[in-house]
Amino acid sequence: MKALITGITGQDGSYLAELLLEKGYEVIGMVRRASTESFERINHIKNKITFAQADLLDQLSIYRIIENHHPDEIYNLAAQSFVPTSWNQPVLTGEFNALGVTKVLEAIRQVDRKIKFYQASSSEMFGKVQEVPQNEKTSFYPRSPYGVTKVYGHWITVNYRESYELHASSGILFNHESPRRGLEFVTRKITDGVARIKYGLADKLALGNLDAKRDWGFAGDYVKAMWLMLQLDKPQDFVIATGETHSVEDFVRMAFEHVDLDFKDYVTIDPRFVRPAEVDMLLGDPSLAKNVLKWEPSVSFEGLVKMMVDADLEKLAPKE
Ligand code: NAP
Ligand code: G4F
Repeated sequence: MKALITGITGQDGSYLAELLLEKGYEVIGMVRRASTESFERINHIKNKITFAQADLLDQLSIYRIIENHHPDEIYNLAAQSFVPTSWNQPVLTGEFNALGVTKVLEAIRQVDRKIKFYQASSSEMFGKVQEVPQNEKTSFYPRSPYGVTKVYGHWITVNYRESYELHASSGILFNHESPRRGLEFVTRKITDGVARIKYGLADKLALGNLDAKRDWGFAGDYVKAMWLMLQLDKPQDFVIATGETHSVEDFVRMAFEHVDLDFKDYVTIDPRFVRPAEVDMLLGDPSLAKNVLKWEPSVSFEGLVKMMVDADLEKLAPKE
């Protein structure tokens, strides 16, 4: 089996590449051209992956990569994935996250309709949530340009499935984190901050809204669900979540407690990190994934916080 992963240099791309290589897949990694390589997350498996240059902005490059490598499965993970940036660069975010999906689907339609397709949809689509918990039938109400672009990506995937009978599915993934999470996302910002404070490299951690609640899981678990979805005979969309919600303050408290510190002595609130419109609370119902995919998360909230703090403590440990 051969799989093409867009966004292979990202958090999810790195875990998915590991999983598919373990399963004996040939992995093609789509990367965009940069003046310096951003392969930090996949350095350990770099020599097992075939890299090919293409960009979500460039239809022809996407067509060519699919025609040249002819994968059995395509996982479209590439995106402008940071919500605050979507207010500063709404058009670019739409080009990547909305029209970019159409470009991949259109290339599949033209090259080979049997190629299976996975779209990285997001719980951000639920935004101002219309019911609790959120499941596959819950209406969308996005609260950021990012969320709006993901709704487009979601529905164009449904549309190509229904129009052309593609095996195209969306995973509506709730927040998932890991030691490989980008430093600007709140969980990693906190665990990196905790390690810096513990080692005396920083004395404060500036955050935004501590009351926001998220359903946080471990990225390594979530990429398994992506793969399981493409092994089904019929394409279908799934919510992937833990079924638990915690506030940013819960995460902060637990992360500081893990190194025997009290967050109240270090955390400050900086309005620069408060968003123009907030997603106050997300809580997913993963029942369908449990029943159909037999998928279950393996890492608890506490386990995730400790895993991430420990990884940052190790990363920043003073050299002997
Ligand atoms: P990430 O770490 O930010 O990775 C994003 C990837 O997209 C990077 O490999 C990046 O490449 C690539 N990329 C960005 N723009 C591109 C373009 N124009 N052409 C080609 N590649 C481009 O994101 P992640 O956390 O792994 O998330 C993976 C996907 O799941 C994203 O679509 C995200 O929106 C979605 N999602 C994430 C979560 C979550 O909690 N993590 C939840 C729901 C949905 P460079 O290295 O070149 O920048
Ligand atoms: O970690 P965040 O930036 O993630 P957010 O906005 O929930 O988006 C992530 O999850 C989505 C799935 O629901 C993905 F689709 C998306 O690509 C991304 O991976 O922020 C989480 C919460 C927000 O409510 C934010 O207001 O944390 C709050 N927060 C409080 N202080 C902060 C900060 N967020 C960031 N990034 N930085 C802060 O200082």
